[in-house]
Amino acid sequence: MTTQVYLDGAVPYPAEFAEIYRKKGYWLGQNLSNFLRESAQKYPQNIAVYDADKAVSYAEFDHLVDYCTSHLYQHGLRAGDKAVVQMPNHYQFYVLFFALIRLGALPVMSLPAHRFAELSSFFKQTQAKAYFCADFGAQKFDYRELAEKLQQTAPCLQHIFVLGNAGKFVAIQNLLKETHILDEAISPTTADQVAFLQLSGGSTGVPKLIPRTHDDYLYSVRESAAICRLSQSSRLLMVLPAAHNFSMSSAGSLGIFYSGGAVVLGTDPSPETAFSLIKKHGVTDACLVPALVRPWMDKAAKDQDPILSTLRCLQVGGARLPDAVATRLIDEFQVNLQQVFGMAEGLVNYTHFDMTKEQIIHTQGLKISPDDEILVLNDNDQPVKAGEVGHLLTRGPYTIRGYYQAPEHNARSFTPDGFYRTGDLVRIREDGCIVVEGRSKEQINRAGEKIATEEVEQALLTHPQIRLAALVAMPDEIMGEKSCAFIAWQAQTDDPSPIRLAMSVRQHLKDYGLATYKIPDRVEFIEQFPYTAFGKIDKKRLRQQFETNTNVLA
Ligand code: AMP
Ligand code: DBH
Repeated sequence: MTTQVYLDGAVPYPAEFAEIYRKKGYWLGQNLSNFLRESAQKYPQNIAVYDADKAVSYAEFDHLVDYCTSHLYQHGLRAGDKAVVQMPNHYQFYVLFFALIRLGALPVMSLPAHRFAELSSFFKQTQAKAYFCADFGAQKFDYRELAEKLQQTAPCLQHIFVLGNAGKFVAIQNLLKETHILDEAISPTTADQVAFLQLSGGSTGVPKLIPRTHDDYLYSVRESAAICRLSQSSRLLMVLPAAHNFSMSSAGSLGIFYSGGAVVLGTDPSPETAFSLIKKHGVTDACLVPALVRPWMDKAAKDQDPILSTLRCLQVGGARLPDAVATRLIDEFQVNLQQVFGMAEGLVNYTHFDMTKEQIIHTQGLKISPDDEILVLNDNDQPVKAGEVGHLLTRGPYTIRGYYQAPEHNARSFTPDGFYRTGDLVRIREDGCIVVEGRSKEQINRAGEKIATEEVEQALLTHPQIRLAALVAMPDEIMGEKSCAFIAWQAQTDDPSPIRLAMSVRQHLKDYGLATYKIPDRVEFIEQFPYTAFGKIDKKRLRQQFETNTNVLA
């Protein structure tokens, strides 16, 4: 049995484009369930995942997915259901992901840092029936309490599964136990259908979900694996959140599963942990965000450890890698660097190993597909002159045509002929390489974690004493950017000191349930906001505070 209806609320690729993508061999008609099955048949004895105290072979992996599919079916999950997956970097994450797919259910990806605000929005948007989480997260955060709160507010949520100490919920460990395989449980959607909902950093008040089909996702995975030259001997260190699009597909864990190599999982990206995993497992590849590069270099320099040069490839992406850091990686640490500029909506660009040093340092490389259509436009939607900076728009065989159930937002984020407005400012060089020069979208990129300013501003305005709020980026050496909230405060006679006020504002956002990385790094109270000629808050002037380090608002 297969589900034939295109997911309600997702925008399909137009038939004429789908036909071309099939004809050109980009879309192979394979679903993600069979994708894993095929690798299990090709590489049964190879290790697919190294976790803290477990190595899972491809054969075992595929069996675990079968067991898990049957258990989920017995718990009442069915094809077409949706399930929010918020898991730490443990092998059970991959088993659950593929089991949901095999069942024909849709995983909705969430990051460990997400809290009530994001999760409740995912449930509201998708009407997901199930939630998968761990018992505890960073700083002893108890996801089971979050699950209970979600249960009270999201009537759709019927099944809660917890890794570790499940308390009153179902233990995820039990879902992986050997069991009789129920044929009726196996009902993956066809390859042209939406396979799962990926996360967007977004730029609006509500985090948007990204419907990816089996066909489009696997095309990007296969091509990425080829560009990254993955093979059976590849061992990819995964210390970024495993559900992130970079981690999953560029070339990521799926690129590894396609190639028969191994993913080496770590739950923390510190150089101490990462280096010991690299040594223990003979790691060949690693993917990082720029903010992690500095601590890794510092540790390697301090210990005079040549470890970074032992990697066949170090991928850096998610935010702009400063050219100076790229130079240092190559010159001082003999790193085989690959820059990755991608987005969960689709388009991914890579520098290639055979490019010149100049290209690898100063550009974000080349798009994956000859059918990735790229436009660089000025503010009036007209093409800029060759080589000039403009807004990046894109359309292609693995870029979505719309966010999930967001017609109004889609009308703004996509052109009528289906190009996605990325919100990035880029230029295309004569050699075809793309260079990210900035950003036009209302988003802060905090060490690769994206913050939609509007979402945080809306949360701030739920505080009874906040009259106006604007969130802007502050340049930061390590994180790339941090966030600063400017606030017009309605004073009361019993207000505490500004420092305590700032703390209470941050606490308010935590209680509101915003993900930890969205809590402003700094809070500034101002009397008078600067405005543009159009009457909008002038964020450029607010940002100048940090550039000049003088009080331009005084
Ligand atoms: P998202 O849409 O949430 O998946 O985030 C994708 C965005 O991350 C892109 O549109 C860029 O703004 C940013 N990004 C990702 N990789 C890079 C990179 N290598 N350099 C600069 N920005 C990047
Ligand atoms: O930042 C991203 O979203 C990203 C970065 C690199 C991404 O989605 C990707 C590669 O696929």
